[in-house]
Amino acid sequence: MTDMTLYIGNKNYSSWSLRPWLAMKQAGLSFREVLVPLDRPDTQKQIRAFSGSGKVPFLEHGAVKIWESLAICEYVAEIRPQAHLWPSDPVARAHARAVATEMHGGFAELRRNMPMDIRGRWPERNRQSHCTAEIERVIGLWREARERFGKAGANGKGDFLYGGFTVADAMYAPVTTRFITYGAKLDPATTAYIEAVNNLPAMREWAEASKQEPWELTYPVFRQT
Ligand SMILES: N[C@@H](CCC(=O)N[C@@H](CS)C(=O)NCC(=O)O)C(=O)O
Repeated sequence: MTDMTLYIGNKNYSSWSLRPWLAMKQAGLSFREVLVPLDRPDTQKQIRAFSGSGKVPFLEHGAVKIWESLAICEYVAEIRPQAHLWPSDPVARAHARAVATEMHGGFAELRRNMPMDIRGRWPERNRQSHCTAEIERVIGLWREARERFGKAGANGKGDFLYGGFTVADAMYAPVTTRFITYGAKLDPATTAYIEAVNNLPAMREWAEASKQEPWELTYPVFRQT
């Protein structure tokens, strides 16, 4: 019996929920999930019953209550040091933290124009041209992390940004699914990284569950076009 509960939104659409969920799975934690369907008349009432922020994800661990996806990932990294969710080298770790934080606070155009829809395949809705600079920035960050730290195995061997999986990978996991959903044309190194993330058993589990969900949301950006 676990004393950890992660409150999340729909697996198909809630990109912020995917991040800590994936970090927790990669850390080998056992936890209960409570899914609150988004964009329904009672969504806010349901979420505010456990979180004053009115948003998911939200983690309860006994008396500990944490909101904000990145803060939850940080907490997981601290209680599970053996999972190495941050590189041990201070330079690689600082880089990974900057990369993760930039995702948490930025890329508004990318998030607006290419919203997460894991089971969807919408090459015809490809709005890459509306957020070219941000996409180039993401790809550049991934390339720099892989070249400087990943290939040298800063966080152990692996195909992730710093070698072995880190919180930075968790933060960008929803971006990797967006590139798949919207059929983005990418270079081989970027494609290989996207495959590494999406081939994780936990990512497959999340994607499979997203296909079983009955809810269909239409993002405002697609109502305009
Ligand atoms: N900065 C927050 C963002 C969380 C967020 O925006 N969550 C969305 C779902 S992905 C939400 O809960 N929306 C509430 C609603 O739609 O009523 C985080 O990193 O956790």
